[in-house]
Amino acid sequence: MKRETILVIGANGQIGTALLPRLQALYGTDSVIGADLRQPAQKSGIFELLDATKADALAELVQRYGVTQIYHLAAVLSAKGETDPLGAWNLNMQTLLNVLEVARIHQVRKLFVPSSIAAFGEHAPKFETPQTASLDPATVYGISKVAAENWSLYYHKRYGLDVRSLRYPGLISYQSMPGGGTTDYAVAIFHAAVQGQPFECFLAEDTLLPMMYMDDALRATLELMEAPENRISVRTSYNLAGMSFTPAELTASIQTYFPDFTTRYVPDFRQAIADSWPRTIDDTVARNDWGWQPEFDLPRMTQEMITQLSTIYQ
Ligand code: NAD
Ligand code: AKB
Repeated sequence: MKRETILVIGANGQIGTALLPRLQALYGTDSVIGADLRQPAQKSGIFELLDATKADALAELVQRYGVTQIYHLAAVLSAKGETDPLGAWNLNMQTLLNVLEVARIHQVRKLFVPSSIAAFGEHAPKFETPQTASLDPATVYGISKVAAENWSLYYHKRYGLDVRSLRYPGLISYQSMPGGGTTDYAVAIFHAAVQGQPFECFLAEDTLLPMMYMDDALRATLELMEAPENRISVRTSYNLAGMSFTPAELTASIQTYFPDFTTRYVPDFRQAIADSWPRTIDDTVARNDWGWQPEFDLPRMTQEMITQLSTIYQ
């Protein structure tokens, strides 16, 4: 068992819910502290209530437990962010700056600060978007991700802080519902299908987006965090690819299990957000630097989601 004390901020969210058990298995249940605004639905291990916009409360927690690594997952995501742009900016930036400062002052050894495909915008190539494509996002969420990438690089260069980051695609998981993103349809659709209900999709049927099954995302995260420092050449955030598909392709994949399943397409404001994002991602740098290799394609992810959710809903 590795000797670290790990704080996961935003632990009740889509990623935190799936990440916590993995970290507990790797480092020991007593070495992982989950923290969030509210108590989790199911508590396992150490949990602390925390509002990460409050710098003093965060610092107290880090000191009390002697935290050596932080996973900073608290954020407002793309779609929710557009309903309150200034609120989203304030939360995303205040929590980020508090985490960077507390890590600097209290000598936290390693920090994970996720970014997103939302960092890209109009002037990035839509297909095989390269690592160094221009970053001119169309959403406040994307702007906060670009700022976070640059702040992370700054803290690394100026203070030597070991901050690591991935530009996650839309993540698909069965453990919890996603929290207000544009790619959320790709989770909700499975819940409808497994319950024998038709699905109403808020994106058009031909909207191609980069996606990833949570297992791959967690493995990428832990591989990045375990990689030797000399293998990390990117201190903004690494491009990361799993698969890309449209709502129509996902529907067809689900229909191989449920032939009567149907999707109706009723695009809303989230269509414009999706249209501003890449269609496919070039993650060559992550592959070359620390050996990234995805394992889940659309058929395998569909099978896993249906198997897992069928157990939950039975
Ligand atoms: P989520 O919305 O599911 O969870 C975020 C969690 O943060 C929630 O439990 C929320 O209660 C908590 N939180 C919000 N404000 C807080 C505060 N002030 N103090 C403490 N906790 C607070 O998000 P997620 O999907 O788990 O995403 C985690 C990170 O990964 C975010 O930075 C997100 O931008 C990034 N990301 C996620 C995806 C995805 O598809 N899920 C894709 C790309 C990037
Ligand atoms: C969202 O849709 O906002 C997130 C993301 C891709 O960052 N899932």
